[in-house]
Amino acid sequence: MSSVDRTGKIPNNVDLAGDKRLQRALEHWLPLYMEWWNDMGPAGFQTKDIYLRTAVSVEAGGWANFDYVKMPEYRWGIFLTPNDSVSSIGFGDHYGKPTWQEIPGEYRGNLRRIIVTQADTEPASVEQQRFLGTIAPSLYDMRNLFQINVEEGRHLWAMVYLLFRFFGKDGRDEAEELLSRRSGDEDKPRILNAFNEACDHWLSFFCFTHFTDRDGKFQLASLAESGFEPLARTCDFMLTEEAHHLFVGETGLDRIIKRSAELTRETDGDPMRAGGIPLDMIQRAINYWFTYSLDLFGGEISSNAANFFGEGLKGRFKEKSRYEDHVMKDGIKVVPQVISGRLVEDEVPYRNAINEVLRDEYIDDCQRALRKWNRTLEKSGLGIQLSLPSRRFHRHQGIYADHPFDPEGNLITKEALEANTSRWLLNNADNDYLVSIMNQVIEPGKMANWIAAPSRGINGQDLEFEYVRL
Ligand code: BYC
Ligand code: FE
Ligand code: FE
Repeated sequence: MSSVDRTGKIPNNVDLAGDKRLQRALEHWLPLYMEWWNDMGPAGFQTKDIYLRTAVSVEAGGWANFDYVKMPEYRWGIFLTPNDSVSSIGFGDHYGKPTWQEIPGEYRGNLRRIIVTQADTEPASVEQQRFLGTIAPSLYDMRNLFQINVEEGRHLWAMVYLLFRFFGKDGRDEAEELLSRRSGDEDKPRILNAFNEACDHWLSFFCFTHFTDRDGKFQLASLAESGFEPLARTCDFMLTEEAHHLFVGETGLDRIIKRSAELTRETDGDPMRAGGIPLDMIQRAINYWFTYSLDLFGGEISSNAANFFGEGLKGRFKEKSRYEDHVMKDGIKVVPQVISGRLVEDEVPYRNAINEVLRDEYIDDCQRALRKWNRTLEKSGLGIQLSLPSRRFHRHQGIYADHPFDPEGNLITKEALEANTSRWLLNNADNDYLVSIMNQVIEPGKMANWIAAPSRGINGQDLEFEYVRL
C-alpha cells in the first residue's frame, strides 16, 4: 500500500503518480465533475468559506483535517483502507481462497453493476439536497449539510476510481453517465427510487440522512466484505465518513422531536400556531422515508443477490463476527408472501433471501434510534410515541409492492389504502407547510423555532462558532 500523496490534483493513497494513464484519465474527468458540481451542487454558497473536514489520511486517529474551505476548492481524494496482510475471501463459494486484486473476468458484469449502482446514489443525493442551504435552520446545520454534500462527492470519486482503474472504456463511459443522470429527471433518472424523490425541506433532509444514508451504511458494510479487495477497502474507508451523515440525521430528528413536543405543550396541542412541526407530521415523514429506504435493499427474493453472495462479491453485515456459516448453501429463510390474497409464511432458499437478511439488520438499527426518540418524547410527558411502519407498507420494490398494506402490515383493500394515504404518508399539504416555516437562520448560535439546539458544536467548537462565513 502506498502512502498518501497530497501534492497532485487528486489526493490519493493508490499511487496515482505511478500509473500515468490512470492519472491522466482521472484528471480529464475532474473538470467534468467540477462542471456537474457547479451546476448541481449546493446552490448559492459556492464562494463562501465553510468550516469543513477533509479526508487527508487513512489513519484511524487523524484522518480528517478541519478548516475553512470554499466548496469548489474541496480536495476530493481517493482513499482506500490499507491492507496490512494477505486476506482471504470471507463468504460464498470461494470461501477461504485469496481475495482478488484484479476483477475476475466472469464477475465483471456483476461488479460493474454493483459499483455503478453504488456510485449513482452519491451525486443523486447532492442533487436532491441542492436548495436546502437557502432554508437552513442554523449555521451549524448548514455546515453539516455542506459537509455531507462534499463527502458524497468524494464517495462518487471513490467509485469512479474503481471504474477507471478496472473497467477500461466501459468504466469511462459509466463515469460519464454518472454525471449525466439527474435525480427526479423524467428521461434520465437516477437508478434507485429513493434517489428520485424530492427532498425539499429539512424534515425530509433529516429523514433522508437518517434512513437513506443508513442504507448506505449497510450496503457499504456488505461491500466492505467483498472478495474483490479494492472494492472492499474503498467501501471500508467510506464508512468512516458515513458515520457523521447518520449522526446528522438521527440527532436532527431528535432535535425536531424535542422542539415539537415543547411547542405541542405550549400551544395545547396545536404547534402549527407557533410555527412548529406536529408530531403526526413527523410520523408521516418517518413512514415515507423509511419505506422508500426499505426498497433500497432490493427484492425479498432475488437471484441477483444470491449470485452476488455465492460469487463472493457482496457479503452480509459484519460477515466475520456475526455469522458462523459463511457458505450457506442449503439454509432457508421464512418470508411471508401474499398467496391468493392472503399473507402466508413461505420458506425461501437462504441465499435468495439475502437482501431480506440485510434488511433485518437495517430495521433493527432503525428501531434502536426510534427508542431514543421515544425516550425524548417520554421526558416531555405528552404520552405520544413514534413508530416504524411495517416492512410491507408503502413498498415499490419486491414481493409486497403490488399489494395494499396498512402501516401495521395488514393486507387491506385498495380503497382503504387510498382513503388513508394522506394520513399515513407525508403529503403535499405537509410539504407546503414545512417549506413555509423554514426560513434561513444565519446568526451564529441561533436556531429556527421548529428545532432544538444540538448539545454541542462540531470538532470541539462552540455552538456560536461561525460555521459558515456568509
Ligand atoms: N429502485 O433482484 P432485485 C448510499 C431493481 S445508499 C429501483 O430484487 P437486487 C447513499 C434492480 O436493480 C447504498 N430499482 O435487486 C445513501 C433490478 O433491476 P433489473 C447504495 C430497484 O439486485 C444516501 C430489479 O429491480 N448502494 O450509498 O438483489 C446518500 C430487481 O431487483 C430497486 C447499493 O445499492 C430500487 N430501490 O438488489 C448517498 C449497493 N431495488 O436488473 C449515498 C449496490 C431493486 O431488473 N447495489 N431494483 O434491471 C446492490 O447491491 C443491488 O443493486 C440492490 C438491489 C441491493 C440495490
Ligand atoms: Fe455516500
Ligand atoms: Fe452518506
